[in-house]
Amino acid sequence: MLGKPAWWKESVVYQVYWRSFLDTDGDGYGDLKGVIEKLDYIQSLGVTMVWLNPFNASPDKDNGYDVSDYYAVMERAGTMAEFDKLLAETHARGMKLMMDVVLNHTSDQHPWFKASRSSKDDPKRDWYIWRDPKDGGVPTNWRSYFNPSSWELDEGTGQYYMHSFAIEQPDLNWANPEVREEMYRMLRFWLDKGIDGLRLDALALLAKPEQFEDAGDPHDIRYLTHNPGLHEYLQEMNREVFSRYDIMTVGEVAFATPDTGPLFVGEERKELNTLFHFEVADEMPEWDMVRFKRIQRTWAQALSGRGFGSQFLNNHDHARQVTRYGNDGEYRVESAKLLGTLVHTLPGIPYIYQGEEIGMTGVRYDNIGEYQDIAMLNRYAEEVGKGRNPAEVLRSLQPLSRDNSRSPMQWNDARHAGFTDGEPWIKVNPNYRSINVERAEAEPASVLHYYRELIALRKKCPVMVYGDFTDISGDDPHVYAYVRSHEGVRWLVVLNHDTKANSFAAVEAAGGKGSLRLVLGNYADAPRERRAEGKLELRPYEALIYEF
Ligand code: TEU
Repeated sequence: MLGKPAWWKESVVYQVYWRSFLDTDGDGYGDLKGVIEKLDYIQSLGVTMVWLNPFNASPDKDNGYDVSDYYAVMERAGTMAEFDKLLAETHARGMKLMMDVVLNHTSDQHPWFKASRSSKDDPKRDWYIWRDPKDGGVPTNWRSYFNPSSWELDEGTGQYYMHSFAIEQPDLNWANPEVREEMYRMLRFWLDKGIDGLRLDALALLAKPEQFEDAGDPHDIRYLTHNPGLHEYLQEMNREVFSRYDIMTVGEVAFATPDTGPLFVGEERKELNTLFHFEVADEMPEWDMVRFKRIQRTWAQALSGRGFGSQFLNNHDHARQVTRYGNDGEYRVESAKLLGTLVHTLPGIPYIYQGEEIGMTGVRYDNIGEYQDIAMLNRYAEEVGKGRNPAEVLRSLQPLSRDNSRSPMQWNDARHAGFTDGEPWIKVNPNYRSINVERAEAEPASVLHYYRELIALRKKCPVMVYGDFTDISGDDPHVYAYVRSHEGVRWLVVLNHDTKANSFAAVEAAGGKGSLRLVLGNYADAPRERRAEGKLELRPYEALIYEF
């Protein structure tokens, strides 16, 4: 059993990238009022928690992940009164609200940073990370996630400041207790308002390398993560903040592995409830079933009896799953349902990224001018600056651009998919006329209705949350089959991730006998019951959940 029961373990989280969700004032950006307007829709999915991407005051260089005032709401998103209403309306519908907090860095427009850069003697100088030039240049050869260097020279004081992401996102100095105290105060401000969860951004970077010296391979930016002191910060944050509230905490932990992951979420560690790791997103540019199974097996073993994981295949940073890992052509509906079944029946808390529930696909814009993601635009400039062919650079960056999943939510087949009456901040995917919520509601066999059934199952079937996990499909390159078992209930999940039909002796492998009772299948005519013998014949992208 995956640990003692807890409300947060039974969560199904719906991620709302509010700027692309619904625009109510015609400025082309989604807003908090738009989220309020769609809460009935979100509730109709059956999810238990809404994760809201950052909405704090920000110059918006990195879509809100560059905060200039932690105690204010970005004008583009709305007002504090509208946030308070969103929180109240979310609670009124029996759902919880998770806030996305950016602890590693602020905007360069934050007053703290303006003070810090004003003078070497400013009291806030040590709130950020400053170093003298080395040999007349950058202090180390470290790259940032979004730039060739993680250092930017401040002419005023002749020193460099560190930024693990964009130049406009200076890293806070977490070694400074004043910084930690202020961040804890900020967290309490929002938790005292009644939010129910925290998604902790870029958590693995809070502790900086002990030695500020050149990295052997500056492109392998793991040196920015998992440095000594990180767990002490998290244990202090838990003591000072998390432990005083009944909340769910999920850490975005880049480069976490099955060895390091339990150190963040082991219940005895008193750090986090759960974490996102990125072994799939970072190591699988396209689907690789054997690799995916290995990753799931090692994480399930690592966390078993120790901690609780999270399951996702896409979010605002990663391409839409049906395009990247499924089949967004002939088998879009079947593969979208299969991937949903996968995420919701593997161990861990499932996350749904807005639009995933209707099988929204990734988008490709024709020219670089239509892209907005600072990470992509910076990388494009860097590569073209080296003399590479611009068209070839664009082609190379398109598949994994973060904008792929940031195109506006597709509500209906009206202009701009019903997202805005204005001009959308980023182009709507042209397939919105056929892929939209209104159409999905009208189609009984839509991805949307299937997701509702999946989510409803979790509330009725503890085996999905607490069941043990046993992979019974070895290195089969297409079929994934596993058993979840809990208090005498056994589920057999069989997924054929292939455009071709395949068969699989799942029943023998599962040790089943007697009969298999269908719990859910993504083909309407899947037999409701069958003998537990022989091979299962699986259609393209067929997903089956049996009780046996
Ligand atoms: O992303 C952090 C980040 O870029 C890495 O953890 C990366 O996502 C991971 O290694 C998988 O590739 C967070 C936010 O999700 C992102 O939108 C922000 O741009 C970034 O932090 C900076 O705040």
